[in-house]
Amino acid sequence: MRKNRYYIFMLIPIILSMFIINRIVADMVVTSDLNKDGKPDAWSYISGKVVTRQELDVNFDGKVDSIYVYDNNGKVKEEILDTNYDGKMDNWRYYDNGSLTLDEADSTYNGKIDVWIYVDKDRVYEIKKDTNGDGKPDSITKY
Ligand SMILES: [Ca+2]
Ligand SMILES: [Ca+2]
Ligand SMILES: [Ca+2]
Ligand SMILES: [Ca+2]
Repeated sequence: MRKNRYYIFMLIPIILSMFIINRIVADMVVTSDLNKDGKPDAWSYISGKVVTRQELDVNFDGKVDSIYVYDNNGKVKEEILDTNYDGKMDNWRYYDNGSLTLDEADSTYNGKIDVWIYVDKDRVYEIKKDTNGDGKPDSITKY
């Protein structure tokens, strides 16, 4: 009798760890080493069977410079890029159902966005610029 009870207690951590393993399999990160230098340079975040996010180190300097966020249909929803590879993101692109809607850039690489490009059905309809570097747009052009 005593022995049986003991075994039940032994099983609890085993059952718990099985649940945890299932969770890891359902929500996982797959890393790749594209240039085979022994360091990871691509990370795919997978939920169920769907890739929700990808992070890449395109120039292999150990810093992520390209992030892609995907919607439920597998289309890019958000793109975040470090275009000059200084370790700081400087370009944010937002998509609606796979079409670009807003392209924001820190073209001076000072940590503040200074260009906002608004797009509707592949057509640019408005561009805002911050020309004095205060992070707020002061030039607006509509098309
Ligand atoms: Ca690598
Ligand atoms: Ca990089
Ligand atoms: Ca940058
Ligand atoms: Ca800037």
